[in-house]
Amino acid sequence: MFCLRLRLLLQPVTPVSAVSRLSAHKLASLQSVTKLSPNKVQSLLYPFSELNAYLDRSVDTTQFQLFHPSVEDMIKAEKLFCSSPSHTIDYYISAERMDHIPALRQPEVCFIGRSNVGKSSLIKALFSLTPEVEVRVSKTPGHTKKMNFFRVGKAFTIVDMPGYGHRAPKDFVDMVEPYLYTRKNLVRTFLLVDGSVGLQKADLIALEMCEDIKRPYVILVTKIDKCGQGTLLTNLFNLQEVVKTQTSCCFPQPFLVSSLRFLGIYLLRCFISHLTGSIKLTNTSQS
Ligand SMILES: Nc1nc2c(ncn2[C@@H]2O[C@H](COP(=O)(O)OP(=O)(O)OP(=O)(O)O)[C@@H](O)[C@H]2O)c(=O)[nH]1
Ligand SMILES: [Mg+2]
Repeated sequence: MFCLRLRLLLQPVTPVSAVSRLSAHKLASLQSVTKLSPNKVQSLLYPFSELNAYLDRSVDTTQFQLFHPSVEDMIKAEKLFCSSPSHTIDYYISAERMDHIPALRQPEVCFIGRSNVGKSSLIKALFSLTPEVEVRVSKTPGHTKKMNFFRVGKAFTIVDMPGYGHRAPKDFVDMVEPYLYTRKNLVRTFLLVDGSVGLQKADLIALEMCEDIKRPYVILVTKIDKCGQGTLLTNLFNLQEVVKTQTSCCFPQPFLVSSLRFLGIYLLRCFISHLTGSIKLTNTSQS
């Protein structure tokens, strides 16, 4: 039923087909997932649903599904991630200091987290409908050295930050903290935590920093393909407990993602589009 609705909504072909597909990931668009089984589609679009099946009915899972947009809204959001002559998606600038960054009017979101947690890979997955936009990833921690800005037309900007922890750039704190404290158009910080290993000491320090800054942030749980469901659930509930007891600026819903398997990418595109005011959610969506 759900799959059929998705198929119907995507007829005729959405602007995805107008996009350069140099080497677009095979799951880059919602159109491409319509060929999959309903269960597979469900877990790609709403990754928490797969975990839900392992939980006892008495477990309250409301917090995990606060933002639960409709397929229609995901389709709207996907269009924003397709480049066109009137809506160019491109790499804009790299900066090591605040005074190297031009003031921009459009809302901005940034991705922070330990080195190697998957920040650049996630941005690459978000931009998979525009493979000509180069986002560099590496298995060597400490790869991203500067704050890299990517413009999504006039809608919003996404900023890829260097990582903290192992092999972090020496000036990480001087670079990132002033940005987080003072950037006027920053509407949300995404703090990435590796779902396969759970919260680490360095992540707790980052959480504390986000709390000190007192600006809204959201936790993204990455690499959910890399461990079993049991490990993921344990790490997730530990994280939820920390969020509940030690934070006041963190959105209570952690978002589950895998850049490798494309889990949660469509949901995240929709959340960013919603947070930046680039789409209006339909009544059927929860938020
Ligand atoms: N299994 C799995 N591996 C991933 C995933 N996302 C990223 N990786 C791998 O993790 C490694 C680090 O990815 P990056 O995206 O470069 O990590 P980063 O957070 O940007 O790292 P720094 O720039 O060093 O801070 C690479 O080898 C990626 O292939 C994922 O969803 N699943
Ligand atoms: Mg990186």
